[in-house]
Amino acid sequence: MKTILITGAAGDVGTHLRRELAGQYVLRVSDLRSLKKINREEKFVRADISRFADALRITKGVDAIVHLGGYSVEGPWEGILSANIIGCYNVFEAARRNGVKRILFPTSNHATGFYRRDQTIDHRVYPRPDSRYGVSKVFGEALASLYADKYGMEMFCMRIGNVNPVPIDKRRLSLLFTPRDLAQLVSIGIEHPAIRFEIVYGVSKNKRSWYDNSNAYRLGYKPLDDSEVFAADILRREPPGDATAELYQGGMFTVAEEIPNPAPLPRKARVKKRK
Ligand code: 15L
Repeated sequence: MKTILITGAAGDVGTHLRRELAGQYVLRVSDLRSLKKINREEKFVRADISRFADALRITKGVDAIVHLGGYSVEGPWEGILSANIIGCYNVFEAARRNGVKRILFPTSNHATGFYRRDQTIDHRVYPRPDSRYGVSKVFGEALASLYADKYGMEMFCMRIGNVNPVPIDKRRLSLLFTPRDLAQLVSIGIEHPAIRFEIVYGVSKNKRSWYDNSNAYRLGYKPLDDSEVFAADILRREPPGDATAELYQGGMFTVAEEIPNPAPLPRKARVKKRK
């Protein structure tokens, strides 16, 4: 069985993924926080990926890395810089030094959030980040490209929509990524023999999708879920939102300076956080 490192394992996406992948891989799970529950076949390693020594320690001896760790919404620059720019560099560079070839990088719909909702975009479009957070995801994609071209690493970038069993609002009707579709795409990222550098969209087969996800389909992705069954109900109860946010795929990320963050900042960033 392959050993897979999942960073940021305590977060929502990590929690769904660990449940879905249980039994298929040996999971080394890491986070800054403690995990609520550690399954029998998982090994927990605490790490602050903004410290290179931690990144080196946790990436040693694994077959692939799903790098979920980092700040997952728009927030203060210090937090984004430390967790998503420095943290991402540390994990990729530590993987390279430890001879780990394959990294799955969950980038985000916010790397392209300033495309309008009436546009359909594919994996080749120019990034249009909608936030500092989105910029950090574009950085991760660029770093993945560098590590593929320069060091021959195998980099699978998934621009994730919204991981949830059901869509939570109108915008997420276009972005729903159910846990079982997430697990299928991640398994492709781990197992596909011919990954060099790929960008795919991490979304289910939603009728209202803004994405041409043909690159994921080419690699064998066959999503099972479609948010449309929830559409009538959601559209009936949702009041009109901010006009700018409604125009763009990134929604509130295009206007807000901060979105409540479900994860704590790394220690260093906490100290420097501006008032
Ligand atoms: C993301 O990239 C975030 O990580 C997640 O928390 C959601 O906000 C999601 O995008 C979204 O756009 O719904």
